[in-house]
Amino acid sequence: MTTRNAKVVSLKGPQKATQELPAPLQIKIYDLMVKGRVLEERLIRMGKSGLGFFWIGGPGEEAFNVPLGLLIKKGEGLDYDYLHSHYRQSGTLLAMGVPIIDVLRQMHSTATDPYTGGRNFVNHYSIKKWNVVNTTTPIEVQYSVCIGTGVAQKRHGGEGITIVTGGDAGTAEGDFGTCLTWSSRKGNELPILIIVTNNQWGISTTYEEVHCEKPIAARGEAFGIRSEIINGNDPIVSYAAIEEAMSTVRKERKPFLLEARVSRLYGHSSASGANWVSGEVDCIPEFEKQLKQKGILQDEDFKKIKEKYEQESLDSLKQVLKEPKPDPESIFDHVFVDGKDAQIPWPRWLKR
Ligand SMILES: Cc1ncc(C[n+]2csc(CCOP(=O)(O)OP(=O)(O)O)c2C)c(N)n1
Repeated sequence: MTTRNAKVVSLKGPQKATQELPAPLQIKIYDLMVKGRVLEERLIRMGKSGLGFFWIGGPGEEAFNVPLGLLIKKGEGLDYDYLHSHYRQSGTLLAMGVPIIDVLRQMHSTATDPYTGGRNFVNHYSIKKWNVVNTTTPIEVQYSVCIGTGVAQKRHGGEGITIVTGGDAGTAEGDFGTCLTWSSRKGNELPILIIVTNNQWGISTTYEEVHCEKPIAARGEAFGIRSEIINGNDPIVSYAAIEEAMSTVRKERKPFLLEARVSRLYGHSSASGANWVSGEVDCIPEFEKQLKQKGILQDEDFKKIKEKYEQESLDSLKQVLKEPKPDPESIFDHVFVDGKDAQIPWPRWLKR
């Protein structure tokens, strides 16, 4: 068997940090990780107390998702990065600058939810000014959709790249294969950073039930895509690996497949109870151990940071509870551009 594009770099990526990050950056990463965790735990409590219909989110993925958000070249248009994310990406979005209150608005389905006007589940972002493409509830479609911005950025040139994220179980669906095929065509390779955050679970199916023996990242080999597996529970490892993968995609204008091994700390979603799961690695206390050992932060700092975000999330919730729900009259808003939605005849069953 002959191999085309045989230049594939080893899958084995960093599992332990070999390089240090400046202390202020480590503090910033820790701060955002805690912000993400406090936010998610607030959302879970909202779900359990009837203040939101459904919860799904990213507790356990902060060590990877926060560095990703900090490294994204944020802006609008082809010179900036496009993010096609899935529903566990709160750490990334917070690191990009999303305020806690807006996420609570989406959880409570208020008209003030800036991403979907109270129409979609929480953690489904859509931010035009930062190239954050709508998160979809059907899983994996983002791997097909991202080809569009990848092609546009290939034609445009420059340094902007497309970033797509999704879970491990979803890679069994056709969209993931589509992404590998379309991003790696010879002479037409696309500048896409293909990320899989592997928490070893579908909803209730285990990794072993869905996948063959080889790791997900190994699938990149068949397409000549440079691929790597990293310990996504370590923020220093994640930062360095994402930075390197991004810079490769920016310069070479070719795809890169990054598989990050992460945890799922509250199960799949509110549908599975959203209760704490023991036995998984929790990236926050793990990072705390590192920060203490290096003398960067101590127990009282951890406590203060947590309290700061507990207070912010509580104040935000109080505000959100005063805000209006979407007007039923607005149900067809944003369905078509240029207000064409106004011309849609209302179905008989929907009384105006
Ligand atoms: C196309 C489609 N099929 C099935 C589902 C139901 N579903 C929602 S999440 C999920 C599991 C996804 O697991 P994985 O891709 O590993 O991501 P994770 O939730 O673990 O991050 C499934 C099957 C869906 N939302 N969309």
